[in-house]
Amino acid sequence: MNKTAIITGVTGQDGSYLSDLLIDKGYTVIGTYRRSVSDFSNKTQNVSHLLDNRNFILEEADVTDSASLYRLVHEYQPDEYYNLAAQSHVGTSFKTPVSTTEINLMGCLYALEAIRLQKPACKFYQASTSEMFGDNTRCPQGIDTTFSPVSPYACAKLAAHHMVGTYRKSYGIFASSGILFNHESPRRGENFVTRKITKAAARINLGLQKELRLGNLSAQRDWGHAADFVRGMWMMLQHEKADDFVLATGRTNSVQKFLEYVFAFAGLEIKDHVIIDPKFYRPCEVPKLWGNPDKAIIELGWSPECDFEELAFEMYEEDLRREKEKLNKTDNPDV
Ligand code: NAP
Ligand code: G4F
Repeated sequence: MNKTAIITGVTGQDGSYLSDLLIDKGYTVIGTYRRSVSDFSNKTQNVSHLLDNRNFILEEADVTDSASLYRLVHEYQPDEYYNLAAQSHVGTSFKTPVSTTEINLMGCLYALEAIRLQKPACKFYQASTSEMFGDNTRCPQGIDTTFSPVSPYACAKLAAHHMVGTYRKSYGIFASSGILFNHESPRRGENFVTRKITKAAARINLGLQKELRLGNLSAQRDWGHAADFVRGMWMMLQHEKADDFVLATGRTNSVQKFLEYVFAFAGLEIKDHVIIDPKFYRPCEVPKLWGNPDKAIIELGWSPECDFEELAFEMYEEDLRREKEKLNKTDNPDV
């Protein structure tokens, strides 16, 4: 029998890559999206290639609406549940701390309760984050590193992380948390720094934009490719026992370095286009993330395939292609 998986936040970066992976493996994927006034094709662009696939079912749900999650678990009796839905922007979490906490903490708790009460055999994956290490810069950060969150986003994620451990110990639910370091791709949201840089570089190259406004360039991140990281999520739920794992590349680079790489690909000078704007600084910054994925490598046999330079290049090339395509459509509206 083919497996059924629920993925919340399926229209986001990770939800879309995970859907590709699971459908390839013969799963039926129930992907949830949130209604909004923006047009449907815009909202679902990361999964547009799956909309006609009969193994991909889109369901409207909001993770802060417990009834919608109970309904889904009741109706589909899933084998696996991936809780990827989140208000995932750290900077935004300072502006919307309450709703961020409702989504990132309560969304996890409602899902755990729905599983406990209706399908306790369903395996559960929680999208935990390296942001939970916060301002603890003891590097590299691994499974035993002390958490020290410094944003509403990270605080809510840490509470959810502990909730997952609590349900595992208290009720024996197969609930695993992946503590994932930053992972990016051409499907990354446009207000995360990597995508903001690759899109701007492509547009500046084509004469569509002149400047790029950024915040703190000295922050360091351990950046990998989302396709590698969703493979790790799936491997966690196939493991013999539920547990917590860190996924990371084991390399760290600054925002400045990412910018330099991308501008070099684009043949642009940073000083001619980049403006530092205090608007993009955060009230509290996570200065350095550098992960140690040894446990996942040894116990799961996971390893990342794409490196930092390939990732930056792929993102820039794809943004350039998309911007050119938009230009061609504007030039030839009938095509
Ligand atoms: P993303 O692109 O921002 O996707 C998040 C998804 O959650 C979107 O589809 C969003 O839909 C949905 N969502 C937000 N609020 C919701 C709600 N109340 N009910 C239902 N859906 C809701 O994030 P991502 O990069 O794919 O990350 C996936 C998960 O991994 C997130 O939980 C994130 O916090 C976590 N994580 C990400 C990284 C990373 O580097 N990417 C690292 C560690 C952990 P809308 O379009 O409607 O907002
Ligand atoms: O791209 P970012 O917004 O990602 P951040 O804050 O590291 O969070 C991402 O990774 C986490 C895992 O570690 C996830 F849990 C989270 O959901 C998200 O996916 O910012 C990266 C760095 C920060 O230090 C930020 O201050 O870039 C710096 N930065 C500098 N200028 C900027 C900008 N960030 C953004 N978004 N926009 C800027 O203009």
